[in-house]
Amino acid sequence: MKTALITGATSGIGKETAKIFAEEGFNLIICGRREGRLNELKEELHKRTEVLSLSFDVRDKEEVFKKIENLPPDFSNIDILINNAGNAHGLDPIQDGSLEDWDAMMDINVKGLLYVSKAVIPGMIKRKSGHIINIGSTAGKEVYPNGNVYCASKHAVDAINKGMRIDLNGKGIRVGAIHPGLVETEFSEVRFKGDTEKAKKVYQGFEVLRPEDIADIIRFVVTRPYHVNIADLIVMCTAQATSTIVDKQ
Ligand code: NDP
Ligand code: 8X3
Repeated sequence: MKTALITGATSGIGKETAKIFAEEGFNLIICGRREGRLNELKEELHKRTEVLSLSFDVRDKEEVFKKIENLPPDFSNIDILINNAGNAHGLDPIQDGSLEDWDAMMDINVKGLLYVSKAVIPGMIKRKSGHIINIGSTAGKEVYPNGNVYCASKHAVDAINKGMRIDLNGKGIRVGAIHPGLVETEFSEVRFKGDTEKAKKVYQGFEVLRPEDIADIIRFVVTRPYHVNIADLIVMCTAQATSTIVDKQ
């Protein structure tokens, strides 16, 4: 049975992916900082499959390596890594951006993804098998007003995904990215620092993607025959054409 490690499983895309992977019967390592939410999800999913809750902050490199290098034997061979943890912090013109927001986005979305990958990749190389899915964004393919540093962090994910695929070529490991457009999760609540009214407005007036839509695509990607690697996928709702062109009624 396959073992999957999902970062950012306490909410949104990561949480729905955990649920869908449980349907597939994969062993799950669910990660995030909010331990209570991880335990609730484990309680929900453990009837279907084996679940390990692993709470850490992806910014804390010592903790990342300690936790991943000391997994219990039943979970130590990670077949699938979903690099999903991440958020936008703020939506300000570059001249007004907050240093704390910039640090958070670069440290979580870019460096955190690198730390987790570095902890997981050696085992995959040893076993000559594995599948890494990096969750990028349409913000990693284009830049929109006030998106500056978030877009930079997701452009970095796009570059890291391509670099990983090149460097791991010949090692039996599949590497690919999924780049969602607008998906209604806690993403905008985090971006707008808990302003739920402002967050809700982002997704009003059109039929936005649900985290389940992305999870379903992740399931499709990981269940292809092993010689098939979906390398790069952009997914938007029908109402969206680009980051800024959205058909709102
Ligand atoms: P959510 O806010 O719902 O989920 C974000 C997840 O990331 C949470 O589980 C959170 O867990 C985790 N996370 C955040 N910071 C850290 C940290 N420092 N250490 C560990 N885990 C962390 O947002 P989404 O589900 O929408 O976002 C998931 C991914 O999808 C992100 O990479 C995002 O950039 C990307 N994305 C989202 C889109 C959208 O429109 N929603 C579109 C395109 C891409 P916890 O707080 O418990 O640590
Ligand atoms: C999330 C999509 O357009 O809000 O990455 O940046 S967007």
